[in-house]
Amino acid sequence: MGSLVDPAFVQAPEHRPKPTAPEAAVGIPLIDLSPILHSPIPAAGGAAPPAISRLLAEVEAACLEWGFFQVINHGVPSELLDNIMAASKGFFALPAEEKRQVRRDDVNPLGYYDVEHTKNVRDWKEVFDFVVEEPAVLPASAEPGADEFLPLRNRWPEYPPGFREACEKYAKAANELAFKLLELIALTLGLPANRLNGFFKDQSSFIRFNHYPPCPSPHLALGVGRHKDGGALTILAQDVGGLDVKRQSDGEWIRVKPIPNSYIINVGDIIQVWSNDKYQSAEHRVSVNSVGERFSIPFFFNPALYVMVQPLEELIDEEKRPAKYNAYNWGEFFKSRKNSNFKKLEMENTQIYHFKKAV
Ligand SMILES: O=C(O)CCC(=O)C(=O)O
Repeated sequence: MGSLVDPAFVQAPEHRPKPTAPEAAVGIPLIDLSPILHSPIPAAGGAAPPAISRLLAEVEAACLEWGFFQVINHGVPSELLDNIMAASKGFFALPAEEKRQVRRDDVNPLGYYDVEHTKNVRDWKEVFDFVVEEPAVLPASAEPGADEFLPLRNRWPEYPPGFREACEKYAKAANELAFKLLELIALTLGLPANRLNGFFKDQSSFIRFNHYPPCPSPHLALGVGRHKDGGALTILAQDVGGLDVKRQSDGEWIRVKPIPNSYIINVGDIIQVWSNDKYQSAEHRVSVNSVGERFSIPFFFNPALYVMVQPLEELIDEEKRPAKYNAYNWGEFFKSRKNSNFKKLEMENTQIYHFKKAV
């Protein structure tokens, strides 16, 4: 079969999806968050009741083996997800000129965009981004001039009605879930539950609406090319399947099965660095199909732009477990990623291995 799409979308042969990605008999783990639905997360793992200790063991195993898991009984009311999905679908159904009223530009990366690139190949999708806490202002102590290039201000469309309210209500609930997951992960690292919370004062988290229209050449293009998330954690809602995760044990791409009222969670690069490589940020991508459209809503949970990311000192032992990364500035990393998504560049975009220490 030849190509019916613009060459800008065509993946190199080694990155093209197989006609059917296997849905593994044992896919990414499914974790029931009921033990923390109505009870507080304990301040330290040692003091945890048995149900929470079991939950921590499941989270730890999932982060070690997959870097991905699905959660149920997560506490985000289903009507908030229904409302934001409806808002997303309503927005993408608008005429192109209406969507372009809130188009991102090279100064402000928020709003609508339909020519995003991942690793310099165009993605088969359109997106809308907004930050969870606005504006994500850099405090006076940050790099001089830094807030001039990252004024994270939302652009709200006039239509569909109720769009902004649906976004803001959902963001609040998903943000609460993000903090719970962060605390669980801190406990699995043997740290106090709130050890990582301070990095998220002035957080730069954002929510993205993805719309993947049907694609006439799904064997050549991808909805999102293979990548790892640069932030701390991602909480993803999807309507139908299409997300493929690279299994760490053998590098096979595995399709994540949609489970109603669940979220897909993955650890991002920042947790990989904080954990000094105990946990891995897993590569993933989105396959498209020729018959139906797909919608997804990731919540990218990101620390403040001024945070310097480096292995946590409690997890480092200069003799037995030396730090594997040099510190890097999250705002610089984020800006560089956003720029590489904005236009095709001739070089590889920023990756955490660029900050790996020589051994
Ligand atoms: O649509 C999805 O399932 C995943 C989206 C994703 O990986 C991204 O937007 O970075």
